[in-house]
Formats: sequence, structure tokens, C-alpha cells
Amino acid sequence: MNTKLTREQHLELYYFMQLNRQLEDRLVKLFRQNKIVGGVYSSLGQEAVSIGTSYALEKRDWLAPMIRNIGTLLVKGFKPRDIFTQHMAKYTSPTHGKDGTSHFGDLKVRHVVSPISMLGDLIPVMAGVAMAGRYLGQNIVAMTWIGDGGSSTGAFHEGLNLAATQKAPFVLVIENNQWAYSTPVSLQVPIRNLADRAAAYGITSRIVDGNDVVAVYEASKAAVDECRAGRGPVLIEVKTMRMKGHAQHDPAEYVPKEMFEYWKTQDPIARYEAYLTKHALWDPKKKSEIDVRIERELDEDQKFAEESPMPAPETAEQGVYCEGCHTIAADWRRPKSEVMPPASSVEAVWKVTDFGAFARPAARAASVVAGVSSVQPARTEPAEVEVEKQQPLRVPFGRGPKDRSVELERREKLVEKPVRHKPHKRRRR
Ligand SMILES: Cc1ncc(C[n+]2csc(CCOP(=O)(O)OP(=O)(O)O)c2C)c(N)n1
Ligand SMILES: [Mg+2]
Repeated sequence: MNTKLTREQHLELYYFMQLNRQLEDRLVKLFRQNKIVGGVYSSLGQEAVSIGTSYALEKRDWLAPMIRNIGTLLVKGFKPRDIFTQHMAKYTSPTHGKDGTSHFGDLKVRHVVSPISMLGDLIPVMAGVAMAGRYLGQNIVAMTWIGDGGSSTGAFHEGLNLAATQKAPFVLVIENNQWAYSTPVSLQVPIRNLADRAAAYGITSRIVDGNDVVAVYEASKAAVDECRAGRGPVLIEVKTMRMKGHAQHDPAEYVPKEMFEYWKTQDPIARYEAYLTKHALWDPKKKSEIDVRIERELDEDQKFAEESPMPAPETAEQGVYCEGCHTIAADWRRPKSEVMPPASSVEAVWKVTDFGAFARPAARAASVVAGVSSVQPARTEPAEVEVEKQQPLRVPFGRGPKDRSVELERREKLVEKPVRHKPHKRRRR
């Protein structure tokens, strides 16, 4: 497993991180000029996450970005003009002006699944992509991202459990940027590390400093390699900080000022610049060359986007539904005969000697016999069955009038209730 980067790769990481930051900086300016149709969800301070993780993927691999992962699109080969035109809803954009943020993908060449706005839903989708790739013999890895907030959705747990059970070649990155809108992580989950949840699914996890791009890359590359070797999935939690509000409208006044101050000292690009200098991987001339290149590319692409036309009204109905505009054909990389006719991988043999889940595990049984009170007896313990029998009968889904417990309560009340006698009225004679 080789996670070491060459000098060229080190410089490319810088190029992508800086391109990511400068591109978003321009999007913010365009937003203020009212030229952006959708929202701008800044990933300022989180660039090392998008770049370090996606850089670990190969060309054949698949990813699905979330709103703060524009950087992953750049790594996968989309150009800044795609992002500019998309946010400005221009006809030249990947969706021909049908979206104002980054809801676009490329299933054929770049292997990018479009973001899904419902948080968490990309997890089962990408677990499925990973499984499909394995079925077709492609030896691919699928990757997606989820925020700390999004990790509380049902889809997160369902998708991760599916991936874990299927041992899917799937890397899930939890981007813990401390906030989900105005909710801090501590008010959302009672655990310190979101990666701890991996244990519940029996999968490997890693916790990484999300502002250290080399650490993020190395952890991601190791995870990708493990998945490709059939030991997936892997959950990576990157600890970072959202340095702006949720989107442009949010001044983030609920974030303590000291918190921003601390995280400013951890800026991923400044840290990486110092790293490159310390390890003599560049000099000021090289840095300037890359910065000039970024500026030139962004100038060109921004100009292209600003000069592009808005979509003509009559195109509004076009491209909404697929009308044979593209085909999605399975790309088989192994003989179909290997899986045709479909056969179950489960051997059709019933070897259950202990009635499966109903059995009392040996260790438990022994301790129950020995009278260890802290150990819960198994469910089928005769004693427990007895206890159950003694419970008042209840009708399912609540109590009805025929419930015995209702009847008992009614009788108890009758007994307890003091009987009040009306004072005897004297009759006048
Ligand atoms: C299932 C679902 N619930 C709520 C939302 C609305 N929503 C969009 S982003 C967001 C906050 C997400 O926070 P987090 O997952 O931490 O990601 P971050 O914004 O910090 O990158 C919410 C609540 C949604 N899109 N989907
Ligand atoms: Mg968050």
C-alpha cells in the first residue's frame, strides 16, 4: 500500500486547493453582484477535505459530492467554467441552466453522481454504485461525503449498514465542520467522535485532521486501497471547521468569535504552503507560477460564463425527462457467464443446531447458572417466560376496553374510592 506522494502530486494538491478557494471567492463576489441564481455554500477552510479525499481516487472510481465539495469536481476533471455557468444558470452549463448550484454529474466519463439535496440519501446510492461496480467486475471504489448534521439521518445508518453487510468497496467521509446550520455537534449527538459509529456496523474507521491535506490524502488512499482489496467499507471522520455561515444569507453570529480565531490559525492552505516550503517541495517562483496559472484559468472561465447566454424560454421543457437522449449501458469487465444464470452465494444448507438467534450463548448460559446477576438472561429463559405470563394482558397498540388491565384498574378505583353518603335529611313532620 503506497500512500506517498511525488513532488508533482504535492504541487497538484496545492493547485487544486487554491483553485477551489479562488473559484469560490469569485462565486461570492458574483453572488453580491446578483449574478448567481442559486446559493453559494462556501467550503472556505475545508478545501483540504474535498481535495485530499478525492485525490486518492483513480479515474475509474466514482464519487458523489455534497454542497461543500466543489473541489472534488475539479479533481475529477470538471473545469471552473462548469461551476461558474452552473451557478449563474447559463445555457452553457452542464444542465443548460436548469440548476443554480452544483447538481450535475457525469456518469460516462468522469464517474460523478449528481448531489442529492436530501441529506444522507447519497449513501445508499453510492453503496449501490460500489456493489454494481463489483458485480460488473470493474474493481472500482465509490466515495461520498456527509456533514456532521447529515450523519443523523436514517439514510446514513441504513446506507452504511447495507454497505457494511455487503462489504461494498465504499468510502464514506464524514465532514465534521462543527456546525449543521446553527446547531453545534455537541447538541446533536451524545458522542465525541462521529467515527465511533463505525463499530456498530463492524467496519474500519479513521479520524483525521481535516485541515492537513497530506493526512487527509494518506487516510483516504489507505481506505481506497483497503476497499479495492475487498476489505471495505471504510468510514473516515475529518475534523474541520465551517469558516462561514451555512450559505451567503447567514452571518453565523451564533459561532463564538474565539472559535473562528482558533480555526483561522489552522487554515489548510496556509499550513500546506508552510509544509511545501519546509520540505523544499517548491520555491517562491514555483508558487507564483501556479498562482498565476490559477488566476488566468479563472479569468478565462469567468469571462466565458458571464458572456454566456441565459437559456431560451422554449428550452424550459427540454431535458427534464430522458427522451432517449442517452443510454446507460452496463460496462461489463468480466465474463457475464460468471454470474449468469444468477446464483445465490449462500449455500443451500441448513446447519442450525441451536435455533440460531434463540440460542443462549454458552458464556451467558454459564454465568446465569453461576448466578451472576449483572448478566441479562437470554430471552427464552423459562423464568422470564413465567414473568411475562404474570403481566396483565394487553391488547396490541394500546389498551382497549376489553384489556384485562383496564378492568383491574376500574375495580381498584371502585374499591379505593371513599363512598360518600348523602346526609340523611330529616323529614319534617
Ligand atoms: C434530510 C434533510 N434534512 C434537512 C435538510 C436541510 N438542510 C440542508 S443543509 C442542512 C445542514 C447540514 O449540516 P451538515 O450536515 O453538518 O453539513 P454542512 O452544512 O455543515 O456542510 C440542513 C439541515 C436537507 N437538505 N435534508
Ligand atoms: Mg456540518
